[in-house]
Amino acid sequence: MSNLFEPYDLDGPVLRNRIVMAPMTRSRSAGYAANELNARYYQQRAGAGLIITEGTPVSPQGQGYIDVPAIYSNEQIAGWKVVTDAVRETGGTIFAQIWHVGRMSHISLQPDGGAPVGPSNKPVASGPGNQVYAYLPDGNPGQTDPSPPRALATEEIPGIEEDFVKAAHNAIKAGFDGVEIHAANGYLFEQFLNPHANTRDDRYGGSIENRARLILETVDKVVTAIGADKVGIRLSPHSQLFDLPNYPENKETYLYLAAELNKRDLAYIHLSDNRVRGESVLSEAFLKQFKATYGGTVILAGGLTREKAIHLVDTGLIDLAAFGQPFIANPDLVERLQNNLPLNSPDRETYYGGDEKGYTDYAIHVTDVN
Ligand code: 8OZ
Repeated sequence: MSNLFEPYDLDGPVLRNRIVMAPMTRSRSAGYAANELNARYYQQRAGAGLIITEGTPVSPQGQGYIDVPAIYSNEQIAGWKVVTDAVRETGGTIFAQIWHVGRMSHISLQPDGGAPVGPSNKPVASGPGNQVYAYLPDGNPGQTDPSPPRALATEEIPGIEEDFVKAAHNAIKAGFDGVEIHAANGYLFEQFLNPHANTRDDRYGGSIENRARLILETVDKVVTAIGADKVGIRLSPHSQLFDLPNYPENKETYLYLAAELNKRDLAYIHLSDNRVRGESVLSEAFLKQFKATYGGTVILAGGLTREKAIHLVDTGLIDLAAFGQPFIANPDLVERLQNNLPLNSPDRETYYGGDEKGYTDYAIHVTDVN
């Protein structure tokens, strides 16, 4: 039997297997607070060794989508508590993915209708893959280009870092086992890492050290607040989402981060393989180099199959294997993988927004936790 199905000590919680439910935005939290329906959804999937929640905005400014559950108000903390109680009832482990979208937002979602913030005032190139879900001029929700951003002033940076600290405290209050800092997929932290979007000339722009500074300062503050063993981070090397093209120093940038994060004894680094035209961008050679630089727990997400996950875990290239879309239609994914049973296909039409349809109504094949 593969190690994939064996317990794993996350240096705190012991995970019952090495399968992770990857963070997935589902936009089913009206009023920006998690609710009973969300709790049911996560509870149904708590057979995962570790659940990482959908991105939860750390501030109103960090929001870029309608109906995503945030984590800056007491009502939102109370909403998430319902979720963590439901997951804990089944013996599951759950981290909150704390998130700031940066320039991937829209004036209709920003406090006082202000401009979204970014490393520079460079707008996101217009295109079907670069849109946000916000309110259109007629007041109805829909897909639209992000509004042109305004560059964060150097003096504003500590406030952003503080928002992550508050979110981390809130997550612990809400009963989470820890937080995952979302530094992947084209949002604020990756905008700072990428020299195409980050054209700053202060200490947060220019060299690799400067572009990585916002991430490392935030990690350090969050670690001081809640403890390194409760802090993970998600990174997406070689991602090209949201007008952040690849750049010559990409690999060096992420290996620098790996080396720096290695000094901090975090819960984990979570790599997101954002495949380009269906092809993986994180080769086994890259994973090997990353693992040689970062000695802690590595999670990989992005297009994994049962076979690939078993291979990568059993050869030690990664420690935990994350599945996203397969968890949507297969709440009992762990049992299915363990027994090599067929998987249900998810319905893309119900990925974002709506009610229980395509959310909590997928058949539970092997074990019914309801
Ligand atoms: C899909 C839709 C909206 C947000 C990410 C938080 O890619 C997201 C996201 C994904 O990390």
